[in-house]
Amino acid sequence: MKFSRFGILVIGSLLVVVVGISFIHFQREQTALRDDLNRRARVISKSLAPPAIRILKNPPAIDEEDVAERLEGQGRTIGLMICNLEGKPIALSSTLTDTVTCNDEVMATLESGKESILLDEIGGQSLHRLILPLKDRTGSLLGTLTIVHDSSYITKRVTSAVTWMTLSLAILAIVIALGTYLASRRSFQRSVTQLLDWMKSSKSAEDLPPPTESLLRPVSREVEKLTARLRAAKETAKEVSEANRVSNLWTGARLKGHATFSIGNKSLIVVSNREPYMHVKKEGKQRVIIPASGLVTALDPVLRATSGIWIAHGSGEEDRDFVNSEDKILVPPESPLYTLRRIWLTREEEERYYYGFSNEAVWPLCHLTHHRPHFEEKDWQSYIKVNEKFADAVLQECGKDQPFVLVQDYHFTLLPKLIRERRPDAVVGLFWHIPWPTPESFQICPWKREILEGMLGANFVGFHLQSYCNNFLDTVNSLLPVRIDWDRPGILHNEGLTTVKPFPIGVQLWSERGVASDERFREKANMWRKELELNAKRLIVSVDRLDYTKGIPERIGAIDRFLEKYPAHRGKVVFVQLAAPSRVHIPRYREFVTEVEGLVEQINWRHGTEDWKPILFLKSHHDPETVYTFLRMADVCIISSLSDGMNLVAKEFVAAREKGDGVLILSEFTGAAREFQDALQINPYARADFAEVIRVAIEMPMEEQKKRMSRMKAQVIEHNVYGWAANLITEMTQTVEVGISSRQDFQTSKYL
Ligand code: ADQ
Repeated sequence: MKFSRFGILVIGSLLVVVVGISFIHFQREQTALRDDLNRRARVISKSLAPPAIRILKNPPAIDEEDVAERLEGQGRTIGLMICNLEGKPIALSSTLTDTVTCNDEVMATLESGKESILLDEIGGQSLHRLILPLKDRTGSLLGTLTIVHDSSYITKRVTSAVTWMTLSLAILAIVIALGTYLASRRSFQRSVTQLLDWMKSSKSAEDLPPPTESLLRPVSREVEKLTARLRAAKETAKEVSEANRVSNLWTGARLKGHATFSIGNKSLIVVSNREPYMHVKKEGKQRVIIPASGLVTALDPVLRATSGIWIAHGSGEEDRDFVNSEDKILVPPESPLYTLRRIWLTREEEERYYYGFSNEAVWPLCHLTHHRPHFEEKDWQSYIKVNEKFADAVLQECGKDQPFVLVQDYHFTLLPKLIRERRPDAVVGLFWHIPWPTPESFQICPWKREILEGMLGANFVGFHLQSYCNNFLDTVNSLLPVRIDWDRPGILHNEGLTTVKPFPIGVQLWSERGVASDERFREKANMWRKELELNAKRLIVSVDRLDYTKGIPERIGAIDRFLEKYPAHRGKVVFVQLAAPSRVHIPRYREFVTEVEGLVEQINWRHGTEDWKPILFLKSHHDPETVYTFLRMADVCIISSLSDGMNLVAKEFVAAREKGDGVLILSEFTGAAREFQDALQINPYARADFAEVIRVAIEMPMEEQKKRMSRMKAQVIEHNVYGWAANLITEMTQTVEVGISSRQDFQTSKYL
């Protein structure tokens, strides 16, 4: 054991006390024994004085022997000696013949006439001598009587008594010192622990009262003051940061201001394949619907805020009835805020450009789902033609001022170059909503160079993630004679500079989509619970387009495994899949729908009972209010994409959690997984693990759910769709000047 200085000090002091006590005891014991011996010698001398006087007066030779030997063998009395005035021994015990004589001390006693006691060593023996002067009745000195005792026992007795006492005291001292040391150490430790607990609690919400009994109370008082000061500083920092956060939040109004400031009076032209409002016939009536598309969800609020023009394929069967002579319509129909220009495609163009090249070639080429891309020469030709058709429309809308064109997605890879060739002053941005593959994957495309050259007509190309940007830069670097500026990062080519940056997309809050009234939600939720006979069952919800990249069969497989492994959850959990049919003209998609329906049937047959169906497959394009209702009703939301640029449903789910509860299971192969560290991330291919995560999600305590959800919610609120659009607009305005100067740099550069 390591002793502290304190322990050593205590033991040292106790030992000094012990030695002191032992010394005093030694002295007292010795004195007592000596006194005892003196007394004894005196008693003996008194009793022997009369015969000794007689002997001195009349020394008989026989008596001498008799008196001297009387004391022999009596305990510690060794013998006696009688000396006359001349210093001659009159009687002497035989035991003393070699040790005592009528020497100086005897003579000195005679002279003084007083008894004397001597303790000394003679001939190696410790002797006690009492010398008594003997007088007659008249008081005349006659001689001396010396009684001799062995005094060695005094030293022995005293030494042994003192040794025992010292030892006992020393042991006692050590025990006391150790006990004191340990007790004080424990009490100190308890004080420190108490203080530490209190200090730790002041960091958490628990907040214990400060220790009162603690030895370290003065310290805790100081810490208390310090903590109070820190807490105040933290509160202030929180308030300041909250104020900053609120004032930094992007809103529709702020985006509009930003766009007006950046673009001025020039209007923003957005080009996408999917139109934001589609006129269709439903139950014999013409209706307008908002298509299930992440791109639409993201860009509609941007156009509403900037009052720009959106050019898109008019794909609704009733679309033509609602446009003016310029194929334009003001949208949203109920309160118009911007212009939608519809582009008409022939059936063949739709077939080849949209279903063919875009969705049978580029879509599988960019998603790592092991679906083989299908490259068809005629599809490619149609793709070129449609891109040119859109380019014509864009150029018609450009006007005289420098146009700002924001091109969306993989349907228009050729558009940036086509626009810039005819309007070199145009500022063109291209945002790519899906992943970009590795150069090795991309290079199988027969028209890879044409596609890349078309894209490099843009001033900037944006992706959701940095990793997609890196793949794109690598691809261009390996296929075209360009110079990559890895620092910017961007691509220097013959036409100038194309910067490449990540712009992770966000969502709008549901309240801004006009569907978030609590009362309305309760009404709708009750309606659905009744209609689907959900009663009080726990809900797992998924919302997807019916696309093979979304990992729907993998999800159903995991649910199957979950119900198999955890039968206790049977009958208590219902999985609701909202599934919007998508690209149904493509056989691969039709087969996919059949496969999913078959799987649902199989699982329901295997696990279902008369009054419980584990999977409810709601195949339809649902209105946003229904999507919101299910996302808010859900206990758990599953997103299990095999590959997904971002995935907006993940963000919509988080945004729908008004009470801050709910668990998000999210595929690690989505862009959203980079932002949502608090989601339960899964590999959709790993069925057993996936099933286990479903159990964890269903059983997750509320406190944990809320902790995770609050962090994800902050992310969704802070990085909303307005911020995404604002960043794109900022990028467009910033790259203009840089692009022109860099083009000159590059043309004189020795890198080519
Ligand atoms: P999508 O592949 O369409 O988007 P996603 O991001 O999930 O995928 O967006 C789908 C949108 O459609 C969501 O707003 C969702 O609410 C809605 N939706 C889905 N199913 C629906 C249904 N059955 N009924 C009604 N609405 C439904 C592409 C990329 C994504 C990227 C977005 C945005 O593939 O990775 O996140 O663009 O950039």
